[in-house]
Amino acid sequence: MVSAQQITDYQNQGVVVLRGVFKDWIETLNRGADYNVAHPSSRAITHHSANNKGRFFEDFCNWKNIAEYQQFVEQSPMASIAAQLMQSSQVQFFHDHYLDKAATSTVATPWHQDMPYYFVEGMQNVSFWIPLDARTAQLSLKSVIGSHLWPKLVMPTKWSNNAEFYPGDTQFMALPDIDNGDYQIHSEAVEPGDVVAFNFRTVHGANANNVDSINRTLSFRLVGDDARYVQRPGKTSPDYPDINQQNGQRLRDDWFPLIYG
Ligand SMILES: O=C(O)CCC(=O)C(=O)O
Repeated sequence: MVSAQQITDYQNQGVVVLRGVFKDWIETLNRGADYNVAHPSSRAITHHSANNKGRFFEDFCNWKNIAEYQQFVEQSPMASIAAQLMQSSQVQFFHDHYLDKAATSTVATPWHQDMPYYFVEGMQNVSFWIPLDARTAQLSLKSVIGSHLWPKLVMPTKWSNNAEFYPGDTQFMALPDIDNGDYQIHSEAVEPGDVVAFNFRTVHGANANNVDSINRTLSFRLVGDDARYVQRPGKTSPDYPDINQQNGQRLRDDWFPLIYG
């Protein structure tokens, strides 16, 4: 399902689009998403813009409670695709992330890297951004090509007020001005069944929804052989306060199961 060229693109660009690979799973994922919206977890967040129109909703880490998500994690080709893209002999499932943006939400997803929000380091990892409805390139995921190779991680911020997650910590750099014309941006129109695969270090974002229907997306996150626990200088997102791990350990597989290898 993955060509040698797509693997090379993923390794070099930090992002690649795979067409139609999950088309047989879209109905299942839609059912799971419906259930998720009707039964949000305690981790769910709703973002509003200043003029407070429709919502931008997110929820995380629900795969153990939503049968359709669990089926997808355990039975779909996602794990083997991840192994190929990451060039990893093993794959652990990290977490799921559901997002929807109402037609009138007017809230964009700001440029950011996911890795600094997580207690994970390493290069072998992948997020599968799976749109449940068609998107034009303008409303698709936007990724900064090659940003997964930047030597420093970008300071994560709270999306509500742009406050630093780890105030003043110099191991993180400020986000450069991505829209100044110096960066090469990847964004392709996508259909349900397609996936945008990107590295946890890839800087990405998305525009506010400006069509007259809601858009819904599921992101599934996986890690490979070199992924290791790292203590961040503050609370991570998602947060696992009872994780009880030390720097350099592989993620505990009772919480983050091995799904390939
Ligand atoms: O779809 C979006 O608005 C952003 C998705 C995102 O940031 C992610 O999946 O990590």
